[in-house]
Amino acid sequence: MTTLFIADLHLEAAHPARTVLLLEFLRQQARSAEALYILGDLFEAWIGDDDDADPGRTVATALRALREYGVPVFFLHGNRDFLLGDRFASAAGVQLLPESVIINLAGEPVLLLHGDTLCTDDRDYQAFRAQVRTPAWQAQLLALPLTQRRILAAQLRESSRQATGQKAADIMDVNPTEVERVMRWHGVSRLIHGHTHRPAIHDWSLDGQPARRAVLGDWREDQGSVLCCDESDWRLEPLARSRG
Ligand code: LP5
Ligand code: MN
Repeated sequence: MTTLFIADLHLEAAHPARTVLLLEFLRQQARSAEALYILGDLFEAWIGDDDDADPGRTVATALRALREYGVPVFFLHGNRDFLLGDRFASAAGVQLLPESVIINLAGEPVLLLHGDTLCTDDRDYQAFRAQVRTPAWQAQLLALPLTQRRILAAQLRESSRQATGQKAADIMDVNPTEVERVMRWHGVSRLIHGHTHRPAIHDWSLDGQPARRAVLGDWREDQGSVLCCDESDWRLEPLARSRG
């Protein structure tokens, strides 16, 4: 059986084709999977589970249908949807995972992360992240009316666009020393994450042992990306919309 991993879909109402691609994937390929893991940034910006606008509502219904078909679905927060909570999870039938988790994949422990915590050279982002992940900040924000949260999210996106436009590309990639530190700390030789939008499977030697890091790809209007893992192999596959 194959376990599937996706991340960085960045679904939003302004780009409905991305959501259509996900709905097709959930109705087709995902149905024959052992489990589906969504490693963050499913949504472009999640401002609270009380926002029941699309694409959130449609996606929750489609995820629930997959769960009811018999495929367990897991969700780990990204930097765009860290406010996604229990209400959405229960509507969608997905299990929320902590920000780092080790799963057993074909008898091997594999560490799952969104990937943003590995970008330790991006100090401004790490400071921002530390602030927005505090329960106090989140409670304060979630208490605001939805209209105000929507404006705030747009302002944060704009600030982020300006900030990332001025950062060197390598600052926004993972720090290789941090990757190895985290893998050693968790005692794993395999890691799967997204966030950087640099899809690849990296094989190297860590302390004399074979190590592997799969980076999931982001989704665009006409193409998604999925990592398929079975007993023998890990494959990063593009995902296109079916014709007709
Ligand atoms: O997301 P992306 O790819 O642009 O860049 C990320 C990092 N940026 C972020 C910020 C998000 O994009 C903001 C959107 C969150 C929406 C959901 C939350 C809604 C909460 C509010 C409503 C309830 O994660 C970016 C990294 C990049 O990845 C690569 O790793 O570099 O980091 C930054 O850009 C952070 C900046 O360096 C520093 C912080 C700038 C914000 C300053 C706050 C200004 C306040 C203005 C609004 C009042
Ligand atoms: Mn991300």
